[in-house]
Amino acid sequence: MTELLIIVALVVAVIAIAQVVRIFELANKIKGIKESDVTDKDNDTQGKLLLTFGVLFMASFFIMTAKWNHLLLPVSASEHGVDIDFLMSLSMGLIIVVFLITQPILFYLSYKYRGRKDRTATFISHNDKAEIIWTAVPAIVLTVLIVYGLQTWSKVMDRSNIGDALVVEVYARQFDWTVRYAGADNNLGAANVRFIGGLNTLGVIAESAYKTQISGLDNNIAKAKEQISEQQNAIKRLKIEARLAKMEAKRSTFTALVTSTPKDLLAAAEDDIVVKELHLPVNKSVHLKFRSQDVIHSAYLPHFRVQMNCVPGMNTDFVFKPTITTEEMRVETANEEFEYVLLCNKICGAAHYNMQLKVIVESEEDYNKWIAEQTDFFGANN
Ligand SMILES: [Cu+2]
Repeated sequence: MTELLIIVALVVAVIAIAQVVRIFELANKIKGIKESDVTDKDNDTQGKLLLTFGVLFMASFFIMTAKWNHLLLPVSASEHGVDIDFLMSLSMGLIIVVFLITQPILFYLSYKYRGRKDRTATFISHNDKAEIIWTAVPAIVLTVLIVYGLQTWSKVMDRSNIGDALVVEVYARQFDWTVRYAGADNNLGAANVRFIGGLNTLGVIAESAYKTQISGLDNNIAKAKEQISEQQNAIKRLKIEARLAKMEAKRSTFTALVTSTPKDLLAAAEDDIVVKELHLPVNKSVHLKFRSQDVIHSAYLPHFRVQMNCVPGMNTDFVFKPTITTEEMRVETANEEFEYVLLCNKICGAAHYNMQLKVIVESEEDYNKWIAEQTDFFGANN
């Protein structure tokens, strides 16, 4: 009801404004003033209004900067993030300087040279010197920014130390994150969405998981066969037969996945650790590998200046080095409750807003202690 009233009020307001304009036009017609007639007084008023707007506009820039500056991210908590921040500051610095010089001039000159009956505009067809300057200066500045940006990019994407990095998988699905550590061998086992079953929510292909999943399936298959032999009703029997066919297909998919996975990868999966928190040791490279179960998600770690899409059916990854622990960042931000987060940055469905994961950066000792306390996933399964 309220919405309807608002719509009606808006329509009435628009009609009222149109009528006022119409009356104004008619009044001018009676007075013999043409719409194209602009007096010096009109230009004066418009010029002053524009200047006032310009002053308010510039003031709003300073007020907003002062008021919301604290909402910007704190210092970068990763090694490559420092370079990204420098690039960002350089670009923003240049933009702000140019803005602060050009905008006041623009508003002031618009006011100073406002229309007057006794003044005509000067016609300039071209000016080589001015044109060379306003083409060359931005071209040089942009070239420097782009070349510097490309250099930063190749530095950020540098993978020469990938061999030493701690391998961690971040798995996305609607609407949560799961983390898989590679265990002592630092080698993640293979995974496939078709292998998902029971507790194996990530579809990790491991022989122990296979045994659990197959024995569960075999039980159900045996039950279904028994039901079929006892069932008198033909339609009900057909339904059970369809269910049986599905389970048998699943069984052969599971078997095919396990037999086609190399032995060393099967072994690599056995010590994988699956948890719901991302712990990272400070000053050690991490190789994050991303997967998604359903739709495109995006793993965003704002404090580390890291973001990577998680695409179903595709593996994406990123290597970086955290440099500030959670404790140190609490001091840095003067916020005792500060926590690093990993957020989904791709609108992926109804509960997208709630798709976040706690990230903890700690000393290597604390990290080793924590990881030792986690039971390996498949060991816990048996
Ligand atoms: Cu998401």
